Amino acid sequence: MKTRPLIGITTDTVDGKPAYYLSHAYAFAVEKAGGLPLAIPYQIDLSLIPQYVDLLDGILFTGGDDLDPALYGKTWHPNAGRIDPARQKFELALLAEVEKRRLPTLCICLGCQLLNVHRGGSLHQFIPDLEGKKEHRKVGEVLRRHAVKLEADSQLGQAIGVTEISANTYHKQAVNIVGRGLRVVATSPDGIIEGLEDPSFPMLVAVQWHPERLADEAEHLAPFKLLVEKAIDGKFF
Ligand SMILES: [Mn+2]
Repeated sequence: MKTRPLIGITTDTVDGKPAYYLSHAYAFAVEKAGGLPLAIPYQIDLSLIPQYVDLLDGILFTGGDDLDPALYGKTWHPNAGRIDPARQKFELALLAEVEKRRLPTLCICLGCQLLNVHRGGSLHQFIPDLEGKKEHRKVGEVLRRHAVKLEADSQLGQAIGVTEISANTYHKQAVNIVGRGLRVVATSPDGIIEGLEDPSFPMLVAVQWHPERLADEAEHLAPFKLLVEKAIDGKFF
């Protein structure tokens, strides 16, 4: 039987319910790219994280609510949608473990912000407060998209294969000060950071948009294909 690389996917919760939430789109995109998706619960003892990581060939950090700004020395913005503190604690510990193992990693939206803050960077808490920036949030039922310019020699740029794409946009926060070892590899025309990577890793790539919701478009399936390809490299090396 042909085996697929196992790709862990982080989960969220909605409205404080004692249940995990995971948009189908993340698992569909991983499956479509050739991976075997596996949802990871976060209400577990952090000492169990290494056992999860032992199982995985790659990992996807998903979107969600806002990180506690105390992580980068600020206080909550009035428009913040606060993340479940248990999720934040779990994901920071999980990210530290997968980083230690150099496991192929794709971070989306909150995941991108998490990676940046984990590396000592900071966030803009509310893009509409910034001068000269466009609307990056979803407002009403309008599916908002904007251009994203990719660095041609970056891993993300190479995987996508073009230097400009049309990306969807659902965020009110964005990377401000870039964390240690991270390179900005994608930006919007108004200068918002839309992608990061650590070039010293087999794959540690983050995007601020939601490619999983556009996975029927080749340039948005590409980050998932890169994740699966790198996960296979690690598995069958
Ligand atoms: Mn955006």
